[in-house]
Amino acid sequence: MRKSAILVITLSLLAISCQAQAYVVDGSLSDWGVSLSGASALVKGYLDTNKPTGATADVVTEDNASTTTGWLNIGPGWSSGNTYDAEAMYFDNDGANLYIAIVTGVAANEAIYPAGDIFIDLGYYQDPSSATYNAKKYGFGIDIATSKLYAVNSWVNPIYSQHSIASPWKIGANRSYIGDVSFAYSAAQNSHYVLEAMISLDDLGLSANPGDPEQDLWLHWTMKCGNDYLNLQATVNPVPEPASFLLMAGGLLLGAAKKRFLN
Ligand SMILES: [Ca+2]
Ligand SMILES: [Ca+2]
Ligand SMILES: [Ca+2]
Repeated sequence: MRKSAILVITLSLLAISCQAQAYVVDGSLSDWGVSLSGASALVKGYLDTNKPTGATADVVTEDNASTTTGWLNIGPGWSSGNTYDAEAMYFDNDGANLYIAIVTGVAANEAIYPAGDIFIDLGYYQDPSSATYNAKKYGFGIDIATSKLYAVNSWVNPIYSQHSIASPWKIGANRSYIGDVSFAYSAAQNSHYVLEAMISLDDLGLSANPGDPEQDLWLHWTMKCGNDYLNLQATVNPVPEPASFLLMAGGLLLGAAKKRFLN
């Protein structure tokens, strides 16, 4: 095969991989750079020291129980081992989608205190000049039972009122459907479970093109009992367009062709 043909194929493959989604919604954290396998992953605090490797990933961790710790107060409630431990939440975006991963000890088939929906606040209610500043208000949510994104106008609080700091746990009846999302709830991985989701930026009225401002958002997750919860302030970062990469690849190709012609 001619060298120039090989170059064309290589650059084409590079361009294709550049447009691929940044994360795979499969319930595995390998794409985030975190492994839940091995004995060390069983130790309390493992997720606090083993974090996603992506430069723009936003992370909150709170791994405060493990299979060996017995019953612990994890705030505001209790957990037997990892059973109700809300352990970590990750966020990142590419040019088209945002990605969320949650690590918890709550099993996908937990019947009594099941995992809650994933709430997203774009900050309309976090604005210090707003009368509702600091009031909890989440404008969007992923219904994890149906993998649907809703505009949220009501929600359900955890069943224990003393755990109200963990509210909300579930999207309420007053909601409107926006679109389907990719969502996965993993099988057990060393007593941990991973919830992973991908949402189109368009569905939230967001964009991440070059020159766009950074956009903050707030994520929230808990379970029906509200024994533990996670809040993450995250940032949608603008990313280079594949088109600019293609231009760069084209320039390289032209340079290579010229060099070949001159030789
Ligand atoms: Ca994944
Ligand atoms: Ca844990
Ligand atoms: Ca926790």
